[in-house]
Amino acid sequence: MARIGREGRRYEDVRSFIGELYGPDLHAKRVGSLAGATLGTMTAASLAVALIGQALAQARGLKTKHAIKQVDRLLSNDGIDVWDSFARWVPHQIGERRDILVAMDWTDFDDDDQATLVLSLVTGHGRAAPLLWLTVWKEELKNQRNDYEDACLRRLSELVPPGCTVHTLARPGEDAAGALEALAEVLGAPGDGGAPAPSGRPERPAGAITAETLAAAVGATLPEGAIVVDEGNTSGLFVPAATAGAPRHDWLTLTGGAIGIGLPMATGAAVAAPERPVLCLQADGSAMYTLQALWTQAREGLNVTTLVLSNRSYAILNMELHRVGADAGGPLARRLLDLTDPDLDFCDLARGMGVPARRVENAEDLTTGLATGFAEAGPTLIEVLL
Ligand SMILES: Cc1ncc(C[n+]2csc(CCOP(=O)(O)OP(=O)(O)O)c2C)c(N)n1
Ligand SMILES: [Mg+2]
Repeated sequence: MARIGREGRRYEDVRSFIGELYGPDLHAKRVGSLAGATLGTMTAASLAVALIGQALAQARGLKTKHAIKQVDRLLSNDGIDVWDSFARWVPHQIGERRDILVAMDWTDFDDDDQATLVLSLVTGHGRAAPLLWLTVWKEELKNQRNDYEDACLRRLSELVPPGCTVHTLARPGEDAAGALEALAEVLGAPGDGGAPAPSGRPERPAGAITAETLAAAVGATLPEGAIVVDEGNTSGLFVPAATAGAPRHDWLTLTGGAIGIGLPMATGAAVAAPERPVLCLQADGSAMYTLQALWTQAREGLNVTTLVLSNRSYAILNMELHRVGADAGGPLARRLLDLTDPDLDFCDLARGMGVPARRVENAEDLTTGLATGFAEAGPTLIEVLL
């Protein structure tokens, strides 16, 4: 019952959003069925009619057959015209903005013989929010691509609020590559990607292990052709600068915001390039997401040196709390972000999966440990406490 209650409120939220968006243009019943399909799509995370219907049934406590029929009817309902709906949607998306950048992009759906053109609003965060879109059969595309693009651009120009400027980098048929070059020139971004950093390594560090000395240890030892997988998070901040002048190597970072990629990505890199040493800079919290990759490294004898940066904390989240002024929380709140009680012992964990491991307490041992890890075949793990 609690579930239905919560989902019921969600349905009401979606319904009132759509009601406000369309105003009197759309009959209340249609608003209701659009809200149902929207909730179903959000819950199902799928675009298959049957799955949307099933999810809607689950979210609202309806009979599955009935909910699927409701979604199916909506899709064949002529009364809801997407092209007309843009008249409401585009101004809503643009909101108060008076200076917008619009991206135009085709996506092919080969399995369905369809292609979709989407005009998106590029937001300040670099995200693309759909403004208007058009799906066509691919066979109709051949000589009409420009016509479809023109139609969408015309529709957009009708709907952009008065006083709002649309910035266009290049229109269809224009020289997009030339436009990018001109943009690079205005920004002072050289076409050759900039001068490489002068070669040079930091001195082998000595003394306590800190974010700076651990960066120097990596910079002093990183071999030519290494692949660095960087999920060092806050403790790895100084490593890129300390390795800028190291011999040529590759650098793989998080592909988005989701953590837990480090160990599996290092495993994949070592499988793909068995002759090259792989260094995995691995923060402790993220390591726990996908630790079992170590077992694969042991089983396959992969050349991965994992450096676990153990600050026993989800440190970056503490920083985020501080930034929003919410760091005055009590002990229970703080406990959510610390990784102690019990402490994790990454050496025991690694050995338990067949990967030799050692904890180092000073920068000299760290530097030697890294050099040995790079030189020897098979995986190894070094844990440092920060
Ligand atoms: C899959 C996933 N789950 C949760 C989060 C939220 N999150 C962002 S950073 C972080 C903690 C990172 O801790 P750690 O890897 O130890 O790095 P540190 O901040 O301590 O340097 C979490 C849980 C996320 N980004 N991705
Ligand atoms: Mg941490």
